[in-house]
Amino acid sequence: MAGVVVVGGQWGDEGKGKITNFIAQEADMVVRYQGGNNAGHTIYVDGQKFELSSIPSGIFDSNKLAVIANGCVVNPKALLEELTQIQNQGVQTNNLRISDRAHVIFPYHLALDKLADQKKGEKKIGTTGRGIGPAYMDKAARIGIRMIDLLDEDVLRERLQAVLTEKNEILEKIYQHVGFEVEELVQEFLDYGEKLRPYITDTAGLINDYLQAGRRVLFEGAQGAMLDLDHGTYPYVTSSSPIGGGATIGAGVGPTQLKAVIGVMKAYTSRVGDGPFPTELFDETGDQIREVAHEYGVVTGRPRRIGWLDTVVMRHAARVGGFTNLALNSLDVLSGLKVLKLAVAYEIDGERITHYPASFKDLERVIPVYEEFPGWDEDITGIKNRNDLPQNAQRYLSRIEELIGTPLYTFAVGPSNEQTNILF
Ligand code: 2SA
Ligand code: MG
Repeated sequence: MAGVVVVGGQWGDEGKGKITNFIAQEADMVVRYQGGNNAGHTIYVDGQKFELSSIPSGIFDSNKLAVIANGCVVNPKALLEELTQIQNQGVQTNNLRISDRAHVIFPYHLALDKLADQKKGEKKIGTTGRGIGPAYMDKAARIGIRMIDLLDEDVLRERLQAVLTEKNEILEKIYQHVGFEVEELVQEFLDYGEKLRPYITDTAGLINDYLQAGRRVLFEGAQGAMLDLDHGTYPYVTSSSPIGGGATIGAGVGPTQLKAVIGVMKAYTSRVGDGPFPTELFDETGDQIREVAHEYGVVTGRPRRIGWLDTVVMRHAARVGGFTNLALNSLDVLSGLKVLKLAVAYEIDGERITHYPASFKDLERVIPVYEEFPGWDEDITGIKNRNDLPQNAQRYLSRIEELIGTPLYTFAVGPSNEQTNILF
């Protein structure tokens, strides 16, 4: 392993945390390269439950560095709370590093995220309300404030003065929301800066030093390929680049440094938030999967939308994300279903297509073309070898590899590490 990327192949919640944690055992450094505290990973370490949002899972091993790289957006208040929480659970956090170039999420980003999405009414994105979109907007508009700026009172005051003039006008005039006081934010965020100072550094330099020294770096994607700003179901996407390529810009490493991209997927599909979802199930099968698999969001507690596995989506994700392998989770969730369906193409106006259309209107109209598979009743939660799976489950997996054109690296028959089986 040199640089290995683990990314979501669907709409997030594919179980990346588990696969990351699994591969992280071999890594010297674990890097988050995009997103912020809109991610949510539940991780069990020695039987103890941890909930991480901004902090990479490498934090639990003091021999590894856990890096929040430049491509992330950081809510310092939420990050400090998360740090305190895991410190109280007995974790030391000296191995955390935060990029001096990462952009900061401010309270006006949170306010604008919620107000702007509400204003869209029926057409809302259903964001996590964590200020992610507005923080990336300011980064692109070149009015963002970076972690390094929290360490310099003059710079912070000057930037906040400029930004708030505009933000307060928008908040007050468009949304009838109270504005924010420059001095209050300066003092609050200087204080966060002081507390986070020991962790703030040039992470791109650090990551490249590790790679050059032949040390193993794991890049941990958040969300999923279909939430990618460029390649996902725009505009129902997040504002960063969860795909494999996102790691190059978001962490400051060259594309040639990445040796493998593992696309994590579930044996079915889930999605939180609004937007197109061609294979969505509205019947008892969907309800059954949701309850068996506890498909409720970690960050917001929202019930997730459920559907059949869509290989049109997965093929798209595998291509734009450069997947070298797939990690398939939650195969056990499908046990007991009489018939399984796999979308292999779409039909639109009687025409069969195998690519994922850009047009939102088309996506709402496509009819999935399904291949049907007989299910299995056996309890598979203890199975270690692919060859020991029921024939029907083996057939299902092989067809998935064939249709996506990417070999499986792991298949999981339950949530624990012991139930995640490496194939080579
Ligand atoms: P935002 O808040 O601007 O990023 O929301 C935009 C859309 O992106 C969706 N979104 C997510 N969907 C699923 N999982 C998310 N986070 C995971 C979790 C963590 C993960 O909650 O467990 O898998 O990395 C996530 N974050 C954003 C959101 O619903 C909107 O549709
Ligand atoms: Mg999740």
